[in-house]
Amino acid sequence: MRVCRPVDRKWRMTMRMLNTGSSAWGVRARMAIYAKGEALERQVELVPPRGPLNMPDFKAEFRFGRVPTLWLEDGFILQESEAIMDYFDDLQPDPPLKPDTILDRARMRMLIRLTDGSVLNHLSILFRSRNPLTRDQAAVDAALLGLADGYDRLEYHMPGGDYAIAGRLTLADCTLVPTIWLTLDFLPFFDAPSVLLTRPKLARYWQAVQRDPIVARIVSEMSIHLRAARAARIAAEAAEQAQSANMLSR
Ligand SMILES: N[C@@H](CCC(=O)N[C@@H](CS)C(=O)NCC(=O)O)C(=O)O
Repeated sequence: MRVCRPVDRKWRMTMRMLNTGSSAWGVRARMAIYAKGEALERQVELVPPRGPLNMPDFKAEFRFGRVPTLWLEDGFILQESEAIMDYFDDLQPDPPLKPDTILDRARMRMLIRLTDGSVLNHLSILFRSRNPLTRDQAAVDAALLGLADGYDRLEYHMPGGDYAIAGRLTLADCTLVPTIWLTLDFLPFFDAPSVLLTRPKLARYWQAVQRDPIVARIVSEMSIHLRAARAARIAAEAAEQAQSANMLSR
């Protein structure tokens, strides 16, 4: 996903960010860049990991490698998506991605932490359990219950508008948008109903927030990336099956 742009003397890439098309944590940091506009977008080169994140050569290159990782010009490394989003927001304050009032800022943090600690922890288990032949059904059932509880918490705390908080795009939307998108995408693998069916504030939010052009861009990138990744996986599995059938027939 290397982003190549024509050389323009006005802009200089000063940062590199390890990113993938559909990591919930990577996408939120990328969405914060897009929300800041061209000035920041042109300073950050998005680079994909050279291979799967759990491969030894990836870990050998940088033991703590994770998506997202931000390399700064002076050699400093920033990790943890919330810290990276905060850094972008402070680096280029306009447009602000944090609410104006102290209370709304705290509520924004609450929504981010709830998403990480009560939703994505369970969604990660579901992500690893997509294959019905190898999944641990007890772990899946517990993750589905946990996920429902996490979304109940979000539903309770969401103010009920078109954006997560403060009536405009904030770091809470950068966090919620990829998470809700991935949840809606994964749940059919488990024959589970949409998390939006019984949660009217979240359902309204999801419908409204997609009208924001930054959100629409991120959602479109995620669906293109996941479609391509799934097609590649199916092709690789078919090639593997053909190879083992070939070996058996010898
Ligand atoms: N708390 C971290 C989570 C980042 C994370 O777990 N990223 C995944 C990508 S989906 C990853 O890099 N996993 C590989 C690993 O942890 O070794 C954040 O907010 O940035």
